[in-house]
Amino acid sequence: MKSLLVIATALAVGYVGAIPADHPLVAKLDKLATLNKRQGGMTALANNMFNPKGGKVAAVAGAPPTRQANQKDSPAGANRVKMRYGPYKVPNMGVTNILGEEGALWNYADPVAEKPCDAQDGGACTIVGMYAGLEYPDGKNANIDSGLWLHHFVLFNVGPGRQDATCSSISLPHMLVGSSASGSERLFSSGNERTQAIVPNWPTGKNVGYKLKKEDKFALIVDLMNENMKDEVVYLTITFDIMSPAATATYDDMKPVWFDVAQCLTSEWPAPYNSGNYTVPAATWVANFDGEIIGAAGHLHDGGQRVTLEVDGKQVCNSEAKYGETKEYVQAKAMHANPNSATEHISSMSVCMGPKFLQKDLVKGQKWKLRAEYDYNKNKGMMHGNGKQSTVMGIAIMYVRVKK
Ligand SMILES: [Cu+2]
Repeated sequence: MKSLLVIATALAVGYVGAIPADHPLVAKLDKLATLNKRQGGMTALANNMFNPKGGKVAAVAGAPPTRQANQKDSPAGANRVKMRYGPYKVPNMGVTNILGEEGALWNYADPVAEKPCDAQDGGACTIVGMYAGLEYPDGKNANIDSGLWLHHFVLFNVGPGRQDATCSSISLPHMLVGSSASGSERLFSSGNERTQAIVPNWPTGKNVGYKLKKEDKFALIVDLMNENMKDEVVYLTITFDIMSPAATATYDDMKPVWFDVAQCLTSEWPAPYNSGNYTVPAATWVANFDGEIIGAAGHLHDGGQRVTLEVDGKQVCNSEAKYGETKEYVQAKAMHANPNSATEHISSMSVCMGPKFLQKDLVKGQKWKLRAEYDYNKNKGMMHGNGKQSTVMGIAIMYVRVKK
């Protein structure tokens, strides 16, 4: 129990860089993995430690169904299905967890999440689009203007043959949901900007989809924030555009590639400076499969300007942040009433695709690098009560067509 706390604290506040194989943390994680296998998974252990006052609660009586098919605006041939996960109780701002985060449901692991596939296909379907949301039990949108943040979540696909492209066997997020990077892959994620990945609408996204098999299982890490002084219960929604295996028999498969400044950790990175600008680079990823690039989008925290991707030293993707585009992303009062803390928040990240993605092919051996650029002079960050910038992130998810 103690070693988990030590590791998590290190990860949240002081850890830098990719983990070299001889790093003492590796031995600890390894030991922890063995220990937790014996105890039947680290999911419950971690949830109890970090989220004693929040987490999944009983379904709310009278709430809309957890699977809502035939949603409007799906691309041709696809069925748009909205899944409601949870509900999750998010503690109020007066509750501080052991990492010093207030009003947080912090990297809460939910190892069992329903897939969106149609019942007649027995748990198989092809995903061609995804986007996320946050809702109150009655279905009303939950966002910053009512104090609720979809800080981020990670959707895992756990199944035979699934291998995360950018993590090896020892990986904290995969362990949190009781799996490993060689038994699952991170399929989708979103922050509060709620970027939509509707692949058929992208220039090179035709006749390709993520082929979910019957044996695959979904799991989630959910990270939510509540700036109100009372606990809130909310549902995470993921809307999927799905097609039947029969209709997509000739489609190519799609593989996600997850870039992260805190790769194989919980993605949080301590802000290196409290003011001015800085860039956080990720460790280099050497491409380990071949394919055709479909698109990528980044995720940052407030103060972030852009996420860039570079291949063999050349910048090929620039995902830019925009702030406060709609009123849901603007607060009347800053967190902790701190005048140096942001009131206008990231409301969108641009997608690299088509001509905006200067690299067309993924080729084994290419050296890929993500950089996250921050500038607090342009956009304020989120500040804790003690005047410190809260942790930052730099993530991009790229989708790659794997030819038959
Ligand atoms: Cu984040």
